[in-house]
Amino acid sequence: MKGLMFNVNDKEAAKRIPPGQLLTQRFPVLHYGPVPKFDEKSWLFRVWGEVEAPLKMSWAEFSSLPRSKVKMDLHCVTTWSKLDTEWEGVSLNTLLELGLVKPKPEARFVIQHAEYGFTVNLPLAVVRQDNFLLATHYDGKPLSPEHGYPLRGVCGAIPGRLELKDVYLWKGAKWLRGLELSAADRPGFWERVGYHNEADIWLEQRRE
Ligand SMILES: Nc1nc2c(c(=O)[nH]1)N[C@H]1C(S)=C(S)[C@@H](COP(=O)(O)O)O[C@H]1N2
Ligand SMILES: [Mo]
Repeated sequence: MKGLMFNVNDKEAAKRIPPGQLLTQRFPVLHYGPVPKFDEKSWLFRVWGEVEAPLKMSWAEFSSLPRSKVKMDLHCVTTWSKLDTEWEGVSLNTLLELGLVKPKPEARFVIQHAEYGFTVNLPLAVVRQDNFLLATHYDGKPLSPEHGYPLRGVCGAIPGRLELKDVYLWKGAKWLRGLELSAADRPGFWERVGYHNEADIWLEQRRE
């Protein structure tokens, strides 16, 4: 495959490659179905479920929220990895700190809801980590349509942050439209067709 590097000479970089993964310089596009069109007038970001009050934000409101940056290694279950990718967006912790989202004590899981009914599930504790972002920007620019414009969940590994749970890239929904906080876990689109529920990259939790 073009763009793959087969030798990782740098020992530090080698430690960042989980078992069964190969490095790529490219940024492959993977998803089911067509790329949705962004309609700013009808676009809403919602948070609902096990929260004190549901949240609804327009694109203008969402894009004026404080953003943070994070540099992460991406690991896709189809075996490509891409190091040092730069993301910018809103963290769930920011929504919590601003008091926009107040989880009820029973909230333990977050279901990301995207265009066309796509969903993906993660524990709330994982979505609150520094390696999960509600991303609006990649590499200093707004997301491209095929990578999730205008908003996506993105998850990766932050080098040296061994205490964090690291999950495969499919656990971030492109074209994200909302978060449902839930007391019970609920498998998403890929989990229902056999992808592993937990998706830990170091344990190679690819399929159930
Ligand atoms: N809405 C939506 N998001 C999705 C998917 C999808 O099918 N629909 N696929 C997931 C999968 S399987 C992967 S590997 C990543 C790929 O992200 P990328 O296209 O930016 O590389 O998106 C994830 N997010
Ligand atoms: Mo995937």
